[in-house]
Amino acid sequence: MAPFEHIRLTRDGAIARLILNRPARLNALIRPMQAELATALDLLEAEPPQVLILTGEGRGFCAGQDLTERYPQIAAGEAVHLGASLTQTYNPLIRRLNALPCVIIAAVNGVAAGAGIGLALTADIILAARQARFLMAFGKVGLGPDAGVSWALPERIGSRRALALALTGGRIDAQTALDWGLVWALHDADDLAAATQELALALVAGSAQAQRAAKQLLREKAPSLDAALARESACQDALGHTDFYRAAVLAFAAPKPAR
Ligand code: T3D
Repeated sequence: MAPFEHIRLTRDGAIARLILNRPARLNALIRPMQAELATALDLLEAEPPQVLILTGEGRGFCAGQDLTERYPQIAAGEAVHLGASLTQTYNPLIRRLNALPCVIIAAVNGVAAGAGIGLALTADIILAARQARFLMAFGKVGLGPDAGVSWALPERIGSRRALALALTGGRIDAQTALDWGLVWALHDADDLAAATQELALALVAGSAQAQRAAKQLLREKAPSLDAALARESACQDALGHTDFYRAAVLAFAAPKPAR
């Protein structure tokens, strides 16, 4: 695939892997890296995998925005326009990851801070190493949550916990993230990649159409029970015509030879 410097994108059948690759900076995000992520998304959108694994190289998952990128302007007394940074880079990145028609697994191998939490939250399933941490670094540097965190974090852990974390710039360890429902499962650091691959393989053995439908139904909350029931009916109607469903019913329910 395309040669990148700050990320890696690999593909193995229906499984793609997007690896943040600035380990010396705990994979903090800089402009060229965001541009590479946009190119990676072009490729993923053109040919969506069934499962995308999002992870980080080295001991960190992603430390959020690289603050040294903002330093020269601030040190020179110049204004920084963070709204533009968000609308031009972070917002499209988060929007496009959320819209990918595939299952996203985040394998959080180490610290996720600031916008790094936002990236992890684009995943449908978050696995984490036992020593991973989630740090709401925004507050520590005098910012509010961004990269979709204000939307996705309360949904995962509840608005009170999300607000307390945002106000305090607090961090939670992997066990707390598991207890609060942010993380699906914890693994020893050395086992995380293998456990992620095992989950990805289990997913690609399932129906991609059913997974897309589940994602759509559960992520885009219907405004009422009636609306949800109508959407479920439309989904099942389509899924009932798939080869996967028909083969599964035939395999399960075919009359067994008399014993
Ligand atoms: O600007 C905009 O566009 C607005 C968008 C904002 C979104 C955001 O993400 S705001 C939040 C930005 N992130 C942070 O504030 C996190 C800053 N980092 C930390 O607090 C700590 O590094 C960690 C808690 C994440 C990890 O601590 P630790 O002790 O495990 O590692 P470390 O030694 O601090 O970091 C290792 C290296 O990575 C170190 O470099 P060095 O000294 O070895 O050369 C450190 O400076 C570097 N690093 C870590 N995070 C960042 C970073 N460098 C630049 N920017 C970072 N965010």
